[in-house]
Amino acid sequence: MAEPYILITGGCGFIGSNFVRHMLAKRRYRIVNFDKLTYAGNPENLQDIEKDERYTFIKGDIAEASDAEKVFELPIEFVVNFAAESHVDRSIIDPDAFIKTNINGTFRLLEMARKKNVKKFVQISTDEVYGSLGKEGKFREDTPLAPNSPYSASKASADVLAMAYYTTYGMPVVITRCSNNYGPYQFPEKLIPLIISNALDGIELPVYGDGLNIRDWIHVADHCEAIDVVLHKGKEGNVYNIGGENERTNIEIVKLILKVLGKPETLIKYVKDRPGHDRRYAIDSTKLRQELGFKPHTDFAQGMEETVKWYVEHRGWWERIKSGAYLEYYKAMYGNR
Ligand code: NAD
Ligand code: TDX
Repeated sequence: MAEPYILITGGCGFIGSNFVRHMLAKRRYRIVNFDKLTYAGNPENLQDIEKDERYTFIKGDIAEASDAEKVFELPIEFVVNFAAESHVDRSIIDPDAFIKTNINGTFRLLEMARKKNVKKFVQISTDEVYGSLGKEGKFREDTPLAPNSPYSASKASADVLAMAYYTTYGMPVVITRCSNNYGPYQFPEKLIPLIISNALDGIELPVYGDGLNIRDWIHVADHCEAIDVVLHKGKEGNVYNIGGENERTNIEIVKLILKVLGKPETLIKYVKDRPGHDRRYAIDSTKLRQELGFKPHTDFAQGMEETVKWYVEHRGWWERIKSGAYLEYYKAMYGNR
């Protein structure tokens, strides 16, 4: 029997490229990667598998009806929607693309998927839709949505739209809400690859505010496995939180990276805080563990050591990114801080 078609949007980004590789290795699907190749989409992330006969790349915008229609001419049976503008700081400077891609784009995909009667639509969301926690408590799937940034508000909008397609049309939608990912191929605007690459270049390490904001870190390989489990076993109309059970302050992360690299803490520079900066994220992933039997297995210390090593060994990968248009953004973001 021919393998079913799965549409993976945003497959040239950080998590999407890790997921494409995971699915080719572990499952029998024909993979269609639909990606606009924004500044964050890098075909180099999938160079090793691009010739695989089960893999097809289509360049296009999920928010453009004509692009989406072209993709859905293929007999797509499953959709996993990673495509998004994903960086909170960029959403604060210029939210426009976040609304277009994260809201209009998800709407366009839901419409196409509805017309084509797909068997499962997995919307990749984020823990940021729940807002910010104080010292106590964790986000559960029934925690009310309270997003604080244009990024998280656009992701929350996409979530409620996707759920409306389940309620109204009976579309087989599932939503995942994961905490902060780390691992190979993360764009060096995000905390961990930014700190590693700056430290390797011997330049300042910008830490926002007091550095005591907390994130719950999960290795991208564990996130990909969890999505695989939700795709195959998740119940329609359900949300699944995915977390690393691994809360760390930002300053702890920065100091850990410096230790692994053997670089001095004098590189650390405390800078002006991010506006609306969420203080703490923590995920309660009991539902995923108890109902679908999944829990992450990467040990944080080991995962971080391997990740730092990956960026050391793939210097060319991030140097090519950092020398391009990214520099202009970098100046706008950090120039006056
Ligand atoms: P990323 O920024 O690295 O990659 C996004 C990808 O989407 C890029 O390849 C980009 O070209 C593509 N894209 C953007 N706009 C598009 C459009 N209009 N049409 C088609 N493709 C488009 O992002 P990431 O960190 O890999 O995140 C992937 C998904 O996971 C996002 O939906 C994000 O909200 C979610 N998420 C990320 C994290 C994290 O820690 N990185 C945590 C939880 C959830
Ligand atoms: O230079 C920096 N200095 C700094 O202190 C950067 C880039 C970040 N930070 C802080 C802000 C956050 O508290 O580090 C923490 C992590 O920041 P980001 O890497 O920008 O991630 P975050 O804002 O937590 O959002 C991430 O996790 C949830 C992803 O970018 C989102 O796509 C995902 O939904």
